[in-house]
Amino acid sequence: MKPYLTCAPEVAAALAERRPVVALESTIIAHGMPYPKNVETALCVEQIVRASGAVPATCAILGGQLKAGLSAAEIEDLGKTGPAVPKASRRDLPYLLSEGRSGATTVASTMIIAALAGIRLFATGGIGGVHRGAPATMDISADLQELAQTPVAVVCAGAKSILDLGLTLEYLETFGVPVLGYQTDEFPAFYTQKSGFALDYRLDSPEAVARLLRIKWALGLRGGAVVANPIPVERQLDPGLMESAIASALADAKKKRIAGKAITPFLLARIEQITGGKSLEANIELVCNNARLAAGIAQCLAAQ
Ligand code: PSU
Ligand code: MN
Repeated sequence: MKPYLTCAPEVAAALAERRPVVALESTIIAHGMPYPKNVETALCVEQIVRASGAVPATCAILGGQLKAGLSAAEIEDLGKTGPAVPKASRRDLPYLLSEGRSGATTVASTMIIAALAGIRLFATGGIGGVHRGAPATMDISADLQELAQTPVAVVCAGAKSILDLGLTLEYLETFGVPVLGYQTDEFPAFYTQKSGFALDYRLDSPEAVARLLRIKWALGLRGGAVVANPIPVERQLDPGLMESAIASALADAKKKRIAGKAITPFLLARIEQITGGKSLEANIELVCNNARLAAGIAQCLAAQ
């Protein structure tokens, strides 16, 4: 086994037998949703991955170890501790490991753990991206660079329009990251199916996505891919309502001078308050939807 990495027994067994595994992140648990909904959701998402024929590997850093696969008690603990657990992206890993600390992993650091473990599929809600105002603040999520260099495909519902979706897509293009619309011609905007940004490629089945990923990696093209899976139409929120909720959350963040890694969790919590919890319900739905698809793609990859 690799130093500093511990795979849960169930995950290790599946990987050894080349059975499908889906990685899941933990920032969404500790920083993205309130307790106890965060724990309920994390456990429910694991259940969905299992029911869809793959083994879930929720990732985190616990006591200075990279973990691929957590017990229900560890998930409960992370969710209960919440934002007191540091949000850990690529740059935070050396410190947390050398000091024997714990951390909730973002998309970037979950991809790193998944790649170390040999997991190729990862399901989450939304990826980080280029923030609105980034030309002045330079706030661009490390998730995007990770997608450019680490070979893990991330199934998400696009990105929230708290970000600049146009610049996020430009950045991904520059760094050679395929963005695949799953049964859609448009980049989804997390709470809503459409963003107004057209995608170049649409694939309509898990087999087609798996075939593309296999070829990308067989060519030796480094990095991952974004599989953009829109929230189910009956679950999407009203685009007008979301745009005004996001605008008002962004204005609050500016007034309070929130910046850096605190901004995404702050905006998520504000949007939840403003929408009276509707955004949280949609968030849970779309993560479940992504977990199902990721498990399907992982099965096809394992079978190919
Ligand atoms: N977007 C969401 N929900 C989230 C996140 C992003 O809709 O919970 C989290 C993910 O863990 C993502 C991270 O990797 O925020 C990005 O943070 P930053 O912009 O600080 O890199
Ligand atoms: Mn940032």
